[in-house]
Amino acid sequence: MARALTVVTEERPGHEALSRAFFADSGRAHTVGLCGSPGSGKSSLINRLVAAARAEGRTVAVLAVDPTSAFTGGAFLGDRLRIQEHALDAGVFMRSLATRGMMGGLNATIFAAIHVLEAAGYGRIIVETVGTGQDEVDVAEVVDTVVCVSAPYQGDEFQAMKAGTMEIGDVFAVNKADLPEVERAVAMLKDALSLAPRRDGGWAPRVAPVSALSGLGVPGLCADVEAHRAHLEASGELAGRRRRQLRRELALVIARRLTRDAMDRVTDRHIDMLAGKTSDPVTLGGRLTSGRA
Ligand SMILES: Nc1nc2c(ncn2[C@@H]2O[C@H](COP(=O)(O)OP(=O)(O)OP(=O)(O)O)[C@@H](O)[C@H]2O)c(=O)[nH]1
Ligand SMILES: [Mg+2]
Repeated sequence: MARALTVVTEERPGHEALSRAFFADSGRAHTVGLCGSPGSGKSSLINRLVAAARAEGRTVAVLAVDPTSAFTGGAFLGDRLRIQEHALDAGVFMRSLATRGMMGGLNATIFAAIHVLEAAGYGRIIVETVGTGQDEVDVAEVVDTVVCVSAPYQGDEFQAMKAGTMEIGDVFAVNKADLPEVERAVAMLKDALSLAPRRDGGWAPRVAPVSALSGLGVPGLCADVEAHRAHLEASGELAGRRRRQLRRELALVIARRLTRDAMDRVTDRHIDMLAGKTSDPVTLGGRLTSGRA
């Protein structure tokens, strides 16, 4: 499974055949995305969510699509024991896609990676991403439940609004509740959310103060994620989200193929035309896409 993940995320030879094969198992897991500014505590919270899922006997896989994130090496919340505990647990799989495959953020290969983990039987898949809007694909189009993580002192509640996360968050975790200022941040977020229109069959986004450091509020956060999943099923919205994910996945595969195809179509003759100004990129591009050049 680990090798299959490498092949599909790095688009190595054979990745298309693998992706084809794994698609049969797609849609089995509940996928949860955690997004938020660097340092807001996404990795630390995921560590907590993993522990909670394991306590309930669930298997869980984590994909960190974050240039600055790493689950291996270095202290994790200063608690190496905890991560080693997960590292030895066959029910937990963690892969940081930081340095290979996905440099800038989420891209087309995230769907293939998720399908590999689904085929391996992980019932819960967590995706960590900064989610600044610079990603090729929005996390809300990839996962079933979006958790937006912010932290006081960072002006995060405002950044979150700017980056458009107010619209995509199903659950808002205001982390570092062991520090002061959290109540104010929670109140501001709730205010801002109360102005936003209700979405997805009436789900009202939850705002939960939480501390990955102390564990405060973690059970509540887990409950909110479960409640959202239950809501998706009860309201029929899950099918809608899955269709949105499939639409995006297909569009990304098409875009990839068109890009490759476009590169194949461009010949030296076309470059000569541009260099000699006998044509221009817009005209020539139009002709090439319609097969007339
Ligand atoms: N006081 C306090 N510090 C926390 C808490 N959660 C995380 N931190 C600290 O905040 C820093 C960033 O935590 P991470 O979990 O790495 O944050 P992240 O959002 O994954 O960061 P990137 O992956 O770099 O974007 C670390 O130094 C953590 O120890 C918390 O609940 N309280
Ligand atoms: Mg991280």
